Amino acid sequence: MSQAESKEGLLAEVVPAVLPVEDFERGPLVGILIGSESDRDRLQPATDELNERGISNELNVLSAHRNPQEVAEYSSRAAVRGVRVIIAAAGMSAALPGAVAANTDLPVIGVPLTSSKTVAGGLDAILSIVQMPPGVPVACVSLDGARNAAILAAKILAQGGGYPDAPPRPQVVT
Ligand code: RP5
Repeated sequence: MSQAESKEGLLAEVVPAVLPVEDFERGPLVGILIGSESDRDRLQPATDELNERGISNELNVLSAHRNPQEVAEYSSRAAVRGVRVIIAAAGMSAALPGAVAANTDLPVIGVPLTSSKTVAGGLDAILSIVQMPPGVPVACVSLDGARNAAILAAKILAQGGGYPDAPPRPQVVT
């Protein structure tokens, strides 16, 4: 079985052939996934940035290694729910962004995270996200770069017609 055939088989399993009408266009524009509850605080800047810009978003905790079926299901259904960009953040062996990208055609932004168990200053997560195989791209922002991920998501969304810019930031007087 070819790679494409096996992917189609997987998608057929997790996406019902006929979706209930109410499932269409009900989701937020940006879906944020984190690999663990312990990642939540590091992603708060992404949620804050999206909220400041008035971009609808949701955050779910799903691990590529601990909840592989749920990750596949979420990713493969995201587009029909109206999600347009997925931000996926994880630490250590950060397979989450890649696992999401394997199951959706939506753009996926990976955020490598430090954690209490990080080695090599976070290089473990960076390489796990950057070194995707040909054909399955994931954009990668800086280590703990949650806010940048949100800004990049806003720029991607802006290609499709435009969304409100962030409100002006307060001037710093020195
Ligand atoms: C990764 O392992 C998570 O994204 C987290 O950064 C790290 C540690 O997870 P916990 O053991 O704290 O749940 O999968």
